[in-house]
Amino acid sequence: MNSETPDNRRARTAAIKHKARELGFHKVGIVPAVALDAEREHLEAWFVNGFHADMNWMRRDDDATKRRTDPREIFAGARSVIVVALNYFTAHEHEESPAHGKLSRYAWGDDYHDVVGEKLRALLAWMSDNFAGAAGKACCDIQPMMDKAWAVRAGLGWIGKHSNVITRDYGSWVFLGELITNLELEYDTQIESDHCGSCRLCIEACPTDAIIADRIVDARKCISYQTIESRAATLPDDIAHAQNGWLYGCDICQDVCPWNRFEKPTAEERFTPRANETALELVQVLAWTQEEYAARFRHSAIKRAKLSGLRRNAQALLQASSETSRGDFE
Ligand code: B12
Ligand code: SF4
Ligand code: SF4
Repeated sequence: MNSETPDNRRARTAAIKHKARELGFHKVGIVPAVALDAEREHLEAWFVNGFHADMNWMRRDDDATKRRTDPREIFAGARSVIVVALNYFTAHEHEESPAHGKLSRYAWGDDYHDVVGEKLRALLAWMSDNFAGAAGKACCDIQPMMDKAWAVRAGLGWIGKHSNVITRDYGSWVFLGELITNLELEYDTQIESDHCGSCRLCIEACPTDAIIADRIVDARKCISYQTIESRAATLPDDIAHAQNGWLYGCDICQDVCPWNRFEKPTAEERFTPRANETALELVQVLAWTQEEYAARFRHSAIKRAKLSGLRRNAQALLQASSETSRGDFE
């Protein structure tokens, strides 16, 4: 590395970005691997307010906020963070019927942790083959990184009022990931400005008022948290009464977002709905054995909810629809 010149670094950076796009990533930006100090304060406040609900895996130890905001805590020798976005939009609709429970779009195809992770690891392998001493760590969701904050720093998009990252070219239907590396690279400095303006459609559409302020979601009130992450035996009443047909996750705040008019079908075939399903038949969810469930959702993000969680959500939807139809006759 002694013979390093700006030209070498520029060429290496361009080659890495080219390879990332060749592997299928739709957006890529590169920033220095420094601590996220301002974002750390937001994260700390979010924890102090209890907005993380029972997601105690997010703050396992006292140093959790430091660890989640400093890439050098995750990969010693970190110099740069290569940040990527992968479009997952496919042109399918939901089955809207009281007998079915809707799946959120992010879980229609194969598990994004696997898809994004595999592409990042392929990029890392290519870097190791092409640049002496190159090493790194692939991160997508599971690793303690603030994916959205990195995407903003790298200029991929801005954080909408619903708190998801929106890109100008694909809307918010993108998964985010990072490759932390020991390579010095040329950095992106252009940040995407906030294009929400005076719009408040997501805040107004959220049926449970979970977006408690611009860019802040209280997970306790969020249908996505309650139907995926919560391990409680029953859904809270206010969630069950506002579930709007969602069996797993919730897309309401993104479906109403005007920036998602820029959505375009992804070329990644693994995001095509498995078995062409965007909703599941509720009675079938209640009937599955553990073995049937495990076989059906192998390599799917849906396994996160566990069979007990899906059954709980299905029961709540069936209960709500029986109350509605009883109400029709009263
Ligand atoms: C925990 C988590 C959740 C929780 C909490 C969501 C949340 N808004 O934080 C729950 C279970 C509710 C959830 C739901 C969903 N999730 Co989620 N989730 C995560 C996870 C693991 C961590 C997010 C986190 O750190 N939250 C803590 C808060 C404090 O962090 P933050 O939102 O980034 O905070 C920033 C801003 O909100 C803002 N901010 C926050 N507080 C304050 C305060 C002030 C004063 C200011 C000015 C700003 C500000 O600045 C912060 C710093 O950048 C990430 C993966 C990862 N490792 O990052 C995925 C991730 C955010 N989820 C993702 C997805 C797809 C979803 C769902 C769409 C799934 C679904 N369809 O059901 C929903 C969306 C719900 C929503 N409206 O947010 C994607 C989002 C992709 C994108 N385009 O942004 C991610 C990035 C996974 C990935 N790698 O692709 N998720
Ligand atoms: S995912 Fe659903 S419940 Fe959560 S903030 Fe968005 S609209 Fe509200
Ligand atoms: S719906 Fe409006 S306010 Fe909400 S994220 Fe989209 S543009 Fe921003």
